[in-house]
Amino acid sequence: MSDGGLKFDERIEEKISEELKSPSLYKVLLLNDDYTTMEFVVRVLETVFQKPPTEATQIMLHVHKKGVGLCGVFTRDIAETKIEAVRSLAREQGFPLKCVMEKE
Ligand code: TYC
Repeated sequence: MSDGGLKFDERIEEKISEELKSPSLYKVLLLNDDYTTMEFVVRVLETVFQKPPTEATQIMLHVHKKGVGLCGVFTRDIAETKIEAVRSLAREQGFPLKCVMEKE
């Protein structure tokens, strides 16, 4: 039985609490490489992640020094859309910039 033997009322309760749950969140991370220009990474952080110029530069430098850095935390659909935007911009410019998501 697909409802695990629960009564009708219990199934309703289960459905309601399921719908009340807040959506899972995902970190979007930028990875360092040796070829993407610093200027391009800052532009991506400003345009795709709406970071102000100073913060965009700080994040870029953090990724450059540490290898990885946080761009933001989003629901799955928004994280996927932002990653696709980064990949498409990077591909257009011929940069190997990598952007990934990680469940919080
Ligand atoms: N390391 C790159 C350089 O020296 C700059 C860079 C920073 C690349 C952050 C990717 O996610 C990145 N040009």
